[in-house]
Amino acid sequence: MKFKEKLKEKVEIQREEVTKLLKDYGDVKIGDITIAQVIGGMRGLKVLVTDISYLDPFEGIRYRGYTVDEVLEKLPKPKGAEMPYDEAQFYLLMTGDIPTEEEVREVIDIFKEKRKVPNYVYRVLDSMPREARPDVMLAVAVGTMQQESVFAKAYAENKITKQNAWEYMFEDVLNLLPKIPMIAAYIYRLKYKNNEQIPQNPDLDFGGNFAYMMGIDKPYDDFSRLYFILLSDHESGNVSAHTTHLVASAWADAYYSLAAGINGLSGPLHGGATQEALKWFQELLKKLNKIPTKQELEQFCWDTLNAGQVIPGYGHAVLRKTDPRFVAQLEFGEKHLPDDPLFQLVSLLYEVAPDILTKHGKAKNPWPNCDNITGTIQAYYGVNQYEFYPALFDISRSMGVLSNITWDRGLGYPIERPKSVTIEMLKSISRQDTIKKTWF
Ligand code: HAX
Repeated sequence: MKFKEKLKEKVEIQREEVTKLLKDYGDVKIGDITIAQVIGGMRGLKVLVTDISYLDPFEGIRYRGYTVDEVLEKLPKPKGAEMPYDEAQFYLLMTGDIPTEEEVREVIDIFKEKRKVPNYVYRVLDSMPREARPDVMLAVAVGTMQQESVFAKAYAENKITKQNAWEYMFEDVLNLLPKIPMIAAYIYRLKYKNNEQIPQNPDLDFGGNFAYMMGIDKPYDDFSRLYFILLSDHESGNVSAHTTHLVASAWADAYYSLAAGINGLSGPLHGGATQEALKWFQELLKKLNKIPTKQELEQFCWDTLNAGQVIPGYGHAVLRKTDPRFVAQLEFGEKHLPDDPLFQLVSLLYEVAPDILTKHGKAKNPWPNCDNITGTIQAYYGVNQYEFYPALFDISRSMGVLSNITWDRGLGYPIERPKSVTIEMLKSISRQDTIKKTWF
């Protein structure tokens, strides 16, 4: 497999670099820690390492050094498609290189060969309560397949060394990732389309086949490809990526780790924000029964803020400008659904919300993130079942987190185990500070 050979070469080079960094420069300081950071969710602390993506607060995400625009322009596309192959993005995340047509073809073939889901997974899904949330079902499906792990099997047989661990992880990743969109589409039709399933189309790629199995016509295949690329990775500190990495750091296999990451993604401040944003727009339309004027929209924003709620899909823990993943979807919407009332509302909100959030004075970032717009486009194509959105996000994020845990094993990163302190200890440290705090 040329894909694996290339990865092997890169892992070996980087492993040497990491070993040298540790040996020769291990005691070099890269930052200090404040009490505010310890209490405040570790904002801004540089305590994780990944080369797979980097989030610049002002520029947005770069995947392996490439911006969103560059990735969309440079990655190979299926014939006649507007958006690149997701398999090409996976190749980029894994190897750091833009694949040639031949290189991406190899990944497409591997994915097609491995995407058949074992029947017992469908039996488990069929037996779950219909009320179960799609992302819960997806996590259960992934957990159910853990017994297939070649990493876990090799570990039990004492075959794993620090040198070869990544190869078993890689094999698990290649077995698991292509099944994720298949399972998600199955869950969608099980829950919302009377369990009338559409078999996979062996001619189609990752995103194209997902759209096909969902039963949605073009250009939903291109929107799926785009969305899966955009959300695939966002550095290591976000909850889904960090959870997957943390669980894998104890040498759990890809199945356990991804199932944990899927659960990590679910919260309304992370993967749940897409649904909150669409709900917010729909409530507004329902209340006014028409597209609001600018003034009416401003008032609705203030009502939300004055009620102590957030404007969903605005703000970010790291970003300090408009999320380029929002812009890419906005451009898609301008081309394919410019007359859709909800889409018009998204555009209008972009004109008014940043000023309002700035005047409100709380959010450090008054600009939109990707979650503000996704639900609107999904709903336009008929995917208006809010609770399915985290599962869609999971398909995409799986590409990044599974690439990361392969590299974690490749570079021999150890189990993650930060130190905690007590509040008493923090008080005592602050007493030693020369600036005495009044409450002591
Ligand atoms: N509307 C109103 N207030 C907001 C806000 C928004 N969109 N974004 C932040 N704030 C408020 C915070 O609630 C916080 O208020 P308190 O001091 O009263 O607690 C204050 O501004 C400071 O927050 P921050 O430092 O700017 O933001 P955080 O790093 O704490 O949180 C969040 C980042 C994304 C969670 C936050 O901006 C938010 O809740 N946004 C709305 C939900 C959302 O869009 N989430 C998706 C984020 C992208 C993502 O991870 N997708 O998966």
